[in-house]
Amino acid sequence: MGTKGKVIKCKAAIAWEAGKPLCIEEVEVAPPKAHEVRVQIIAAGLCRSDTHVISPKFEGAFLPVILGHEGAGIVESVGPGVTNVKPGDKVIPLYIPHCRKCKFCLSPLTNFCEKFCKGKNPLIEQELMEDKTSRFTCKGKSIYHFFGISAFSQYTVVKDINLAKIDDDANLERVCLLGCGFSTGYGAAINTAKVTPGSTCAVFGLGGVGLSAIIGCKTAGASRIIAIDINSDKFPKAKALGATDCLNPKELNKPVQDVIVEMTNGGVDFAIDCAGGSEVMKATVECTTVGWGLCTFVGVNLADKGLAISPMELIMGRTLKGTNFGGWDAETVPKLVSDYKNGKFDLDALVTHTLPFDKINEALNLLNQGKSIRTVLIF
Ligand code: COD
Ligand code: ZN
Repeated sequence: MGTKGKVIKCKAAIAWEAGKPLCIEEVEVAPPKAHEVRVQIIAAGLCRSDTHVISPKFEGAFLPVILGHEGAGIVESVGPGVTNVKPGDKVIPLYIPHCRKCKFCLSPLTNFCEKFCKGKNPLIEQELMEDKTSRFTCKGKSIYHFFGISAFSQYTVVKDINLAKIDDDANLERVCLLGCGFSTGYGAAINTAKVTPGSTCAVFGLGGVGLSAIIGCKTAGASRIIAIDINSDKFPKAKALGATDCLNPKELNKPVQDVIVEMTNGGVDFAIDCAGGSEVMKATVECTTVGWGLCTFVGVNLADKGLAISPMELIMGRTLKGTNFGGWDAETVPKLVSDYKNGKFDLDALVTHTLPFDKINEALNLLNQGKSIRTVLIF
């Protein structure tokens, strides 16, 4: 009497239209096809990027859609050909696939996979499964997947190459944050920027991603970490996690980058943008020191034209880097789970709220009002 091979009816949060609250609906989740896995989601965090595609400013979203890309769960059933996981395994779905065969997967230089690098906007292009169909229907309509994950559903179907199998004793209500927020920020600092002991750092944007970047800078041994946000309510937590100074650009009488340059005798060694937008990107570049300043971009502001930069900034020895999911992949995320279990970092500080899944709109409101870092939704 199991569910294997059958359609599962369950609850999911559907974004029918941009700019509207999500609707908790009954959906049908089809069984997994070849190289697909059906996962029962146990917990999921809400990340800012979930809200980007339903912003009325964003053109090109695939709607209706089931959002969510920071989840953790248990394998319910697997389709033909799946060998990396089995029913009952604990897993974290990852929005960057890992086929382990392509030139990107075989390179130590990136966490990307050929399957992630093809489209114009890879982040929103995993809206359907490999056969170009969806596994979700609601009220007779096909519903799009999101980031290849769609964690805001009690059951979802993902490709086997989008799954990290994790330890059986992992706490899913915390390690769900390794599906995006923590890994993205922490990895930006330690994998992409490779922050060095004794260095000076600036982190722009103190959401779940930016605070995780601060944890990364501190873990790497930075001696000074300057935390920047336009919402000063974010400062106590940033300080608790390792920030040595906090700046609110709205409260300064000159550009924040000028203040940072003055504070650090010429600029920081490492700057990480975890807010996004041309203004923050410019400040990220200009607050780094000439000679060796390294800027790492994480944020993308969808309604924005991006960075305009003078060649002088680079000729003077600065380096610009970008990162997606902090350099982690399906092989390294299980190691992050072990690091968490072994107390290498704490995830509790990022979880400001825990709510039942059907209160997801409350979680969205908290994020939009700047009152939450991460709300973990319990399914
Ligand atoms: N200067 C300083 N801080 C700012 C500014 C600014 N001009 N504008 C906004 N902020 C602050 C906000 O007050 C907020 O505290 C913080 O920046 C952002 O935090 P959150 O909680 O809204 O967002 P996060 O941490 O969940 O996500 C941040 C990202 C930058 C990752 C996200 O917004 C993004 O750009 N996503 C697109 C890239 C992407 O999709 N990556 C992959 C999946 S995340
Ligand atoms: Zn995210």
